[in-house]
Amino acid sequence: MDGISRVKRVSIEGNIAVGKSTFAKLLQNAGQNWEVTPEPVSKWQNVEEATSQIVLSPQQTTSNLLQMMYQDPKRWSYTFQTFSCMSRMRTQLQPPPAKLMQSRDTAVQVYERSIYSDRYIFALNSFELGALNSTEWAVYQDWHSFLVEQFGPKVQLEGIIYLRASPQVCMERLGKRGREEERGLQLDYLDTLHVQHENWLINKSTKVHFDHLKNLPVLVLDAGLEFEKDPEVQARLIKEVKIFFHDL
Ligand code: DCM
Ligand code: MG
Repeated sequence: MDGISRVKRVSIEGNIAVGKSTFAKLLQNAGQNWEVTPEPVSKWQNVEEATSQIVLSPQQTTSNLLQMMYQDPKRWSYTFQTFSCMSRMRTQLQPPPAKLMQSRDTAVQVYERSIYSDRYIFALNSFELGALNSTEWAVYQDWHSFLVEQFGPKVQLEGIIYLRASPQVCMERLGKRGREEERGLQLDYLDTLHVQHENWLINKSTKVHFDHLKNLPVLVLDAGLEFEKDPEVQARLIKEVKIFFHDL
């Protein structure tokens, strides 16, 4: 087998503020053969810099698409979902770093979320809440399917880690993290996202359109535990992850 095909690809999924980034850092420090790719949120907060389309003079302001989406979901959700998924496609298409390809043990590329949660959690949820209309949703699904089919194995995953916690816990963590754009978010919204995660990853009732996604192994971790500061909990979770990676 060549280096690239030996590297397993896994995404960390979970509700807003459940602790994906914190958990990703733990993983990054725990395994020499694990490489974590964070979610490109900063690109969504500064579109001009991310796309290098325009050189801005110091007086001009930049576009924060994350903020625009939360302030006016009907106007901006389609644009946001297009841009966030596109930036993630790009990330998922990058070859793994050389150190992973040379590694002798199971090497794992870990992503914070994926082009699959973009569609089956966020875009679907936006459609169900009316922030995407049926035309936008049809267009989104059309290009999403087209790209996934075209890129084929290059964007596929071998497994998913689902960080599962109640929407109430996520709401508390969201408050603590204090990301400016998310200040107006209500518990109701986290509830709807929680149900989307449950339907996709636990109940398997979400209709997915790619065969490789249907039988993907899912490791469900209890993220309701305060893992951020408790080394014992961290060790337990990491152990579960190790076994999961080994069996992929
Ligand atoms: N987000 C979104 N739609 C996506 C991906 C992300 O609305 N397809 C939003 C949700 C959060 C932020 O981006 O506000 C990512 O934060 P977190 O890392 O907490 O999930
Ligand atoms: Mg995060």
